[in-house]
Amino acid sequence: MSPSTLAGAASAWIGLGANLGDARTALQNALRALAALPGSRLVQVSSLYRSAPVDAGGPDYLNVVAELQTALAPLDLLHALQAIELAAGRERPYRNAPRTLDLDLLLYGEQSIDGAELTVPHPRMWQRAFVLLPLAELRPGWVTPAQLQAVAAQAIERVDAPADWAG
Ligand code: A4P
Ligand code: MG
Repeated sequence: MSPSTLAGAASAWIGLGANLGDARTALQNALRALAALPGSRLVQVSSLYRSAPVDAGGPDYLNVVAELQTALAPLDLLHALQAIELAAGRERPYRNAPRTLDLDLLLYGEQSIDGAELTVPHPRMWQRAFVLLPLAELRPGWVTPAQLQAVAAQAIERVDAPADWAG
């Protein structure tokens, strides 16, 4: 996490999740891959959370949120995220299938995007405790008490502070 700033970069917020194999290592490797993207700098990473699958089956997930300062355009960033998923052995047998790694682009600066390949803000992020709790940790004030209350019934626990899992 270098302290330099990037000219013309936007702040992208990325939700990372995994619930197959060694999920913790998959998330650590994904962070390294994000930090290595061209024109990009990893700014901050949330605590590690364990959460019950939402709208899905399979084992519990590990989830985190990261802020990436990036000069990549939104679609280029999405394609880079998909390449990182593929490299982690991601398969897509059906929607919401258990996965070795899922990278969702939650927010990209202030932009609203409604394209065939990409919707930003991520359309389901406000219904998900595994996004809102880590996001609220990194950006207090962004997530309202009412939004947190709306997902309070979802099973989720904070398992490690950033320094203890992300180094
Ligand atoms: N796509 C459109 N907008 C975006 C965006 N903002 N970020 C398109 C990422 N992708 C976006 O995604 C399907 C398509 O969405 C992509 O081709 C892309 O063009 P995918 O990752 O291939 O498939 P998916 O993840 O199975 O579907 P989807 O709809 O992305 O599911 P979600 O919303 O990612 O939910 N429960 C817990 N506890 N923790 C989790 O992490 N994750 C999911 C997946 C369900 N339940 C979960 C968790
Ligand atoms: Mg996804």
